[in-house]
Parts: sequence; structure tokens; C-alpha cells
Amino acid sequence: MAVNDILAALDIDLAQWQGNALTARSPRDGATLATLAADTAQDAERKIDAAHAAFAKWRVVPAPLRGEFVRVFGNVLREHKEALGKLVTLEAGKIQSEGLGEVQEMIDICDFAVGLSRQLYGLTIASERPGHRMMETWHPLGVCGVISAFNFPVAVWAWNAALAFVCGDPVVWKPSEKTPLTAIACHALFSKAVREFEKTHPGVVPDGLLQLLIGARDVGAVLTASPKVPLVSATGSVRMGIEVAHVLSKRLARSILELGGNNGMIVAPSADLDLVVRAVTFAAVGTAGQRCTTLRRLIVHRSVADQLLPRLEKAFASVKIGDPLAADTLVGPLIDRASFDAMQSALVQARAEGGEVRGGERVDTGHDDAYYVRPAIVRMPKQTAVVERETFAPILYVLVYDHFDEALAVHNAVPQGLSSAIFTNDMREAEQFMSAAGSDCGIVNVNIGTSGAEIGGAFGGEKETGGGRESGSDAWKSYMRRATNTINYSRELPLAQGVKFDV
Ligand code: UN1
Repeated sequence: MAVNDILAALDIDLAQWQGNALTARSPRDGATLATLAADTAQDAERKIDAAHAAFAKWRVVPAPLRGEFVRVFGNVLREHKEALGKLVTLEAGKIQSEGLGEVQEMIDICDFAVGLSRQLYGLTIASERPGHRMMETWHPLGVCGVISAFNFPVAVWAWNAALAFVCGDPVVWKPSEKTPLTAIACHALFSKAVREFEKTHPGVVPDGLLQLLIGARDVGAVLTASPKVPLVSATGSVRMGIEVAHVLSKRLARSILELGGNNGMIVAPSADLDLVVRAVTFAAVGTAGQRCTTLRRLIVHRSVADQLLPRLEKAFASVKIGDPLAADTLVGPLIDRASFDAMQSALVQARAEGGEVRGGERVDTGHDDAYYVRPAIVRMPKQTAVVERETFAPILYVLVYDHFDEALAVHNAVPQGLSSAIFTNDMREAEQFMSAAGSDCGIVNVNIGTSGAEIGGAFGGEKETGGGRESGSDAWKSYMRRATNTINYSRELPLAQGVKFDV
């Protein structure tokens, strides 16, 4: 299926987006998919203004009706799952089942948001004063800025957008400049949902509820600096997150930051090694190591290392690498040359730090400007500098441990804190790993890998990962403002804390 067929299946007219500022390319073969115009700073301001104007109308639409609109959007996604999934494969290089999986994640979060639209509950609180009642009300917050990364070009936007919409917030979206086409496709599907909804609910969805900013960092900077944007949810590198956090903190705006991960797994002596081999292979090499939840550090007990490592090395050496559109491929390309170079320099450093590298070489597919690699497995003598850093590529560092406390200490001794896992059948170890004195990450798994979280849980992590939470559980609260209401239904005016103030 060529890109034009996919765009036709998605009903997208690219004309309004075309230009010569930005090239959408496919990491599959390096081919140009489209050349696009970029927004200027003025365009960005205008779009933020339009979203801000939409807020005044959207915030007073009853939340369940906002949910009804998100239901329609979810259904439009269902109808176009195949084509959008293929476009993700073309533009981000993910294998087909992962491209489709991403769209499924969008559909799932829409369903979650529809239910949530009737559950934006506040508490009722006992007042210390007679004839008084206290309660909490959750109100829409305002325009929500979303900055997303190339590796989950559609799902992570949807986590934010579906919640923002039911919470009463318009969205201004700045996607990665590496994946503008998938963002344009989402925008087109959103517009289609608006047209559908109009048929039964005319005039409910205001113009400008979703705005798309196409361009590089400069347009993202307009978004983070705008006083009309009270919340920015940003996914990407730690460097980007720190820049965004600085700008937001200067104007005391809210952030949801979802930055680097350097995710570890402990394999204890009692682990089921068959499960470990499957879990490690998917978590470390799936998506060509380009998930923020990718497994990067394996901390194996000495007693099982000699059994496990040859099996893993065999699995890494045999996974099918190649065209992400081919049905049997498991590992597609890296996103671009810079990513390949970063991987190679990490491997050079790993060797210099005493690592024994297997794999990691470029796999030739006949395309000069496409970067396919054999996933690398690297036995390290200890957790050196290169292991402490996140390299966004399929490199799994392996460390051996003797005592559980030592494994835990090594696990937590990195600056990032997104996802983590333990494979054990020892209940004490499993519980300790999940306890206050265990893994310091936002996601802590037992007997499953680090990646592939479901949308129902809150997603995010600690330390350099940024501390934000998106998606399920009560992550919606970040997209709303809380009002604490105290209501006096008595004929007196008692003061709290017993204060007397008689006039
Ligand atoms: C990311 O890589 O930015 O848990 C998000 C996972 C996916 C989301 C990853 N559901 O791997």
C-alpha cells in the first residue's frame, strides 16, 4: 500500500499542508513521503488563540456530552485502524502489528475517556462547622499543549487528547518533526468525527478544539511560552523536558513530563526462564529498542546467567529484521542516521568500559538511507557510565549479581525511573521489589517485561523521567482544576479553627 493509497483511505487532502519546509520520510527505505509547510511563530499564536476561544464554549458543554463526542472519535478510529496503523509503519518504521497496536491504544483510551466523562468526581468532605458542607468540584483547566515524540506518534497524543477533551480542554498538538504525516492523519480523522457529531449535535463542538502545529522546536517554544496554555504534556528527551520545565516554571504553568527511561529487569534464581526469554526479547528488541519503556538493563543472578545468556544471545541473533511492512518481521528500522550513530558510539564506549558486545551491526537492506541493526546484547563487568545513560536503540546491557539487595541497589542507581520488572517466584522478592524500599520507578512489574503497558493504569515515572502521569487511573486530574467549595446553610457565621471575630 503506497502512501497515496493510505492517505486516500484516510480521506486526507494533503494540499493544505504541503510546502517545502519539512520532509516527511520513511525510515523503511529513506523515501520521501511528503514535503510539508511549517507553521511560523505567528501561525502558532493564531492557532493557540483559536484553541483558547474554543475553551470558552467547550468548558460549558456537559462532560457526558463531551464524552459522546469522544465516542464518535473512537469509532472513526476503529473504521480507519488499518490505514492509520499502516501509516505509522511507514512513517515511524514500526512493524505492522505494533502500528495497529498503537491505533488500538488510541481506541482504548477513547473508550476509557467516554466512561470517565461520567465519573469526574469530587469528594464531599465533613465540615468542622455546624450547618456547613464542603465539596470539591473539578473544572476544565484550559488549553492543553501536547508535545509528542516520533516513537509513539499517535497513541501518546491520544492518551492526552482523549482525556483533555472529556475534561473540557482544547488541545494544541506539536508532534515530532520526524512524524508529521501521522499527526496530519489524526487531525483529519478528528475533523471527520466533528462532522459526524455535527449531524446529531449541531454546534456543540466549537471550531478550533484541536490545533496542529507542524514544525521544529521554535513552534514548540511558542506553545510552552504562551500564557494561554496552562498545561503542557511533553514526551521526549530529558534535555527537551528540562527546557520545557524551565519555561513552564517561569510562568508557573503545569507540566506532565514523560522523558527518558533506562529500564531494568532483575532475573532471580527462581525465575521461569522460558518466560524470561520471551519477555526480554520483546521488551529489549521490540520497536527496535525505541520505546521509552524498552528494557535496557538486565540484572541476572549468577546462578542462572550461564543458562539464560546463551538463550538470549540466540534469540537476539535470530529475530527477523527488515521491512516493517512484511508480515514476519519483528524488528524494523531505527528512525534515522543520527539514531544509528548514537547506537554505534554507545557500543564503542561499552567496549572501552569492558563490555563484551554481541550484535549491534548494521543490516543491509539495499537502502542507503535506512538504518536497520542487529539488536545488541552486551555483557558488562559493572554498571558503567554508558549503562547509566539512555541510548534510544536496541542495546541490552547485562549485569550479574549475587545478592538481592545488591541487585536492587544496582537497579535503582540510574538517573531515570520509568519502568522496571522482576522475574521471580519468590514472593518475598516480588513484594520487596514493589515495596517502598524496592524499585523506585513509576511502573513496577512482576513476571512481565518493562514495555507494553495497558492504558488503564497511570503511565509515567520518577527522577529524570519527569514525574508526570498520563493515560489511566486518576491521571485525568492533571487536566482539570479543582475548586474546594464550602457552603453555609445555617443562619450563623461560625469561623473555622474556633476563631472569634465579633463585629
Ligand atoms: C513511549 O514509549 O513513549 O508501555 C510510550 C508501552 C507503551 C507506551 C510507551 N504502551 O510500551
